[in-house]
Amino acid sequence: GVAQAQGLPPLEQKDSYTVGFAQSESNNPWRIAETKSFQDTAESCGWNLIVTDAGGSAAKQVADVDSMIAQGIDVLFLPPREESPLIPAVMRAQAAGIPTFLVDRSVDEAVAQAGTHYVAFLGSDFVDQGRRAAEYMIENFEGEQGLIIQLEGTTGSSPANDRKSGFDEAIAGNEKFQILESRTGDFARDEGRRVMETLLQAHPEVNIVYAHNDEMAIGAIQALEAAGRKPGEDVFVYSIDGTRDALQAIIDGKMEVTVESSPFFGPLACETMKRYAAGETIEPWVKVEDRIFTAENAAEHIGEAY
Ligand code: GYE
Repeated sequence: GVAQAQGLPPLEQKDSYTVGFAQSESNNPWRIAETKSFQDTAESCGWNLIVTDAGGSAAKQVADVDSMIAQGIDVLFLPPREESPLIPAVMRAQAAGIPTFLVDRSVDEAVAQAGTHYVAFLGSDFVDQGRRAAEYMIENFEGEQGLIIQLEGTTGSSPANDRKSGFDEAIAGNEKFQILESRTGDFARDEGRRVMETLLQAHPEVNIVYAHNDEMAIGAIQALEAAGRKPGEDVFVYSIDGTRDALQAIIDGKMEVTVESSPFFGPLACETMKRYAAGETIEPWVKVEDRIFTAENAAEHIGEAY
């Protein structure tokens, strides 16, 4: 079929599949919601679902994929924690005849490509998310000079790389905004709080925080408040994801915006897998469209948040 002509492993059409979902970590609501979305989809999609949790270690995630290959899964869904270390595991799945779909994070495209080494990447446009957070800030920040601390996601992960470049490009050459410092908080609330505590001492003049995800944004808000600052009044927080806590922070006036990045991949994963099994050529990037949550609509959406 089409798949074989492309060099990708074919996938039979059948009633049930043994499916692996190799989660990267479960220390935040986003990843928990994603895992749940796969679990909730399993029955209706005919999946006998194997879920692993790498606990924040790319090496463990590689080992998890290898053990799924040894167990003879039919299909692999993988959110590679970082862009490079998971590539050998993706290649081994391919060699074992297992079609792989990257979900929510991608790999280094110079080394592994959709349509060749894996079927497709299912996920958001992270560059655009960073750009939209910046554009909202540029339009709405009323101070004279925006002095920014950027909290980056996991070093070497595709969303951290791309959310940084989208934001940085949008403010490049704009004299009103200046990045005081940019540092990783590993997409985690605790780390975001700790990093913010440190950076706040080094840069007390900060009046903007741009966080690559909501967990770090919430950690930053906690650090700011502990230091007597007033998020939403003397420092403005811009973020990405759309978690329940972030929507609540927006409602409470402590956060300006969160650009959506949906974790609900189960139904899209099912649909894409079935299209592939039917012999369709899958587009290399199955793009997820994201909304934007602000004071205008946060209350309306908090009920569906996670
Ligand atoms: O924004 C973050 C999570 O890869 C898109 O990972 C995902 C990101 C998400 O830890 O909260």
